[in-house]
Amino acid sequence: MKKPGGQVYGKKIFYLRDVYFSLIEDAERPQYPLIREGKRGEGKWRKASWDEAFSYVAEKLKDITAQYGARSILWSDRGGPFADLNKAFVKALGTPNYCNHDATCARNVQHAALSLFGFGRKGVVYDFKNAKHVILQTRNIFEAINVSECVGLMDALEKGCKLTVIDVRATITAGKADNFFLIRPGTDYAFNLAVIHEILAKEYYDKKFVNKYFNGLQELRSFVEPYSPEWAEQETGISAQAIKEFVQELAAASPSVIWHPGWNNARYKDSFYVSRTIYIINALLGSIGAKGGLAWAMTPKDCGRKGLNSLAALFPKPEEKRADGVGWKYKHFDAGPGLLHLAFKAIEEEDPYPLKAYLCFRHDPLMAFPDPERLKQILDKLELIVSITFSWSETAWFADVVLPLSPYLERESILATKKGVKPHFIRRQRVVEPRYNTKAEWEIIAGLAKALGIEQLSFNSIEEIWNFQLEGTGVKIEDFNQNGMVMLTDKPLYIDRDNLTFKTPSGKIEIINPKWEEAGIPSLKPYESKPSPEEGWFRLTIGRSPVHTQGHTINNALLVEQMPENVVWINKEVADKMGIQDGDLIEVSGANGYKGKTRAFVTPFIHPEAIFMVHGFDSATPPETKARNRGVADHKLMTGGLDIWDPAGGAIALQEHFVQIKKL
Ligand SMILES: Nc1nc2c(c(=O)[nH]1)N[C@H]1C(S)=C(S)[C@@H](COP(=O)(O)OP(=O)(O)OC[C@H]3O[C@@H](n4cnc5c(=O)[nH]c(N)nc54)[C@H](O)[C@@H]3O)O[C@H]1N2
Ligand SMILES: Nc1nc2c(c(=O)[nH]1)N[C@H]1C(S)=C(S)[C@@H](COP(=O)(O)OP(=O)(O)OC[C@H]3O[C@@H](n4cnc5c(=O)[nH]c(N)nc54)[C@H](O)[C@@H]3O)O[C@H]1N2
Ligand SMILES: [Mo]
Repeated sequence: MKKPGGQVYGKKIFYLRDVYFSLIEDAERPQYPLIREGKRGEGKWRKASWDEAFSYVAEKLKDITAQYGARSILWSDRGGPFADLNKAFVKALGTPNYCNHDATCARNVQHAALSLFGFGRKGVVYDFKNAKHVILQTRNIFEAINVSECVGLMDALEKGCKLTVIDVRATITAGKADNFFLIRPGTDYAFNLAVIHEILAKEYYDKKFVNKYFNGLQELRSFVEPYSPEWAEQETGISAQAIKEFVQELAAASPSVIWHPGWNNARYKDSFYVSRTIYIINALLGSIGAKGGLAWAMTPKDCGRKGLNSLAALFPKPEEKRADGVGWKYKHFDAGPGLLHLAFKAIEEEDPYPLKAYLCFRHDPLMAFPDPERLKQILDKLELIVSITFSWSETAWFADVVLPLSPYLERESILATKKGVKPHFIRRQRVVEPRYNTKAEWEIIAGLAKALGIEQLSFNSIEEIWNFQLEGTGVKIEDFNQNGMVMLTDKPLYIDRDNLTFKTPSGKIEIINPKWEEAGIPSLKPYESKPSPEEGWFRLTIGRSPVHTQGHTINNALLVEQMPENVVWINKEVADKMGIQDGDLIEVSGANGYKGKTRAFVTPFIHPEAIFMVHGFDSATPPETKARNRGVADHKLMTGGLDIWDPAGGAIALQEHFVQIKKL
């Protein structure tokens, strides 16, 4: 198959040697701690020893805490399985302002799950291996990769599982689908409402499950009344007949159906409702808790085992209110990692209180949030910005202190738990010693903890941490030696679907959620039609490539050779009218001054209202010569985007932007 722009993924077999040279030996990554000497972003640095860098940060944090209180410290990271130590450190600092990247990723999905089930999106897992029909909507599973999801779905497809893909363009995943629906960008909520309408009208739902666990079926029924497949056809461009046939197929496969609720669903102002209706459809089909469906995420406790000891639990919860308003001003949102864009707003407005220090750990908000020029102005109000990172990034270049991390092969991490049908613990080990003067995450946190006098986190070896985590679990460090994992059960565990309890006030699935209603946000929101772009403009749609990881691998010699630029997908008929041919050089511009240059990928397989580009290009910092002048930066085209977010789901709406293109 021809890939966008004529690139062929995987044209070469890689050896560990190649990875070694492109990642470990790469001299264009930060090699030692750096302290800023010139203006922010000017690139004048002083080389520092680790001791010097740790005490510099510690002294600044102490001064800021003395003057403004510990609450004036903000932290953001990448979340994920290894975040426990970070959370512990932030609690030890005494600030409530722990954030992660999720406001531009899966927050809408998380809140959709919470609003229905009372538990978050990770309360269920996708049991792909046993599924009979998998539906991917805004989810490109074979290119935006999670390895175990990929493998699970491939196994299922081999066993005859059906695949339906709903996307604005034909992806590699769509190429493997039984049904592919090319949808008008941003109209997924309309599609889903029609599916619910049809399931209820034809009585296709799992009566036993729904009667037992739904609180609000009647409200749902009357709400979807007007949203027939015929109505949805006008909005989405997908024929009513096709929707009806598709729903029939779903009913036949239920309850072993997985309609994936989305991963990066930080796209539209109604994306929360897209994920919410997806969960409702899964529940109507009885797939919640089912084998081959959205199986219950079992924990070590369900295996009769003790879980890992939590580092974060060593410290009390800070009493202050969060600066982003989550938990008090916005009571319906999950306080855990908060909403970082609202913390940025708090920096800007010094409301509810001033924020003065920002520690960015494995996070590049100047690329991961829209409108970097505006965000720089906001961040420039801070007295301290620290970036903990293994590669250069826009944020690191703008920081006051860069604490360089060792790439994954050169470091070990804290132990983590994987919940699921087979819960297990995992361990990441160091393969080679650091090539440059960089450190592992735990070493950086322990170093800062020592400089700040936080004894509980002043670890001297990773074994000390691992032993603390494992105490009382019956598992020893050596047990990981064979394959890096310790399984806590031999057989897959499924919940008894006759005795489910949801963590909601009613113990049932809340179609109408009181928390959202009290916040003045409807649980079931009437559909609002999405405007089509004006003549000559396109909706900017974005996503991943299987080659790169976000934007931080563009300077990797191996990967940039595989995919040197992000071509812009454009519909063939539209391109013909504009005189643009496949491979032509084009300019992409937004509502501000930024203009990006790249080549067109002309294809009939994208909706004419959209253009699509892979995220992460045209953002090289001065040291990164291999990534220089490559492609277009989607985030720089998102003018005003820091203020465009979904009040129901909390996430930034990355795809509420329009752009123009011009042949060069
Ligand atoms: N190789 C690789 N894998 C990754 C990552 C990576 O950087 N590289 N990143 C990881 C991360 S952080 C995440 S969040 C996930 C993201 O995983 P996904 O969310 O699955 O990936 P994306 O490519 O962002 O988007 C999925 C699809 O949504 C489509 N789309 C855009 N607009 C619309 C719309 O309006 N309606 C519909 N139905 N579809 C639309 C896009 O065309 C795209 O094919 O991937 C993870 N896996
Ligand atoms: N315009 C636009 N914005 C987006 C997206 C988009 O598609 N378009 N996608 C959104 C999504 S889904 C996500 S998840 C975010 C991703 O946004 P980020 O989480 O910021 O992206 P990353 O590139 O994974 O990580 C940021 C930095 O962390 C460093 N890093 C990587 N791994 C490690 C590590 O293990 N430890 C440490 N300490 N540092 C590490 C990298 O070198 C990089 O500089 O962006 C979001 N924002
Ligand atoms: Mo993400």
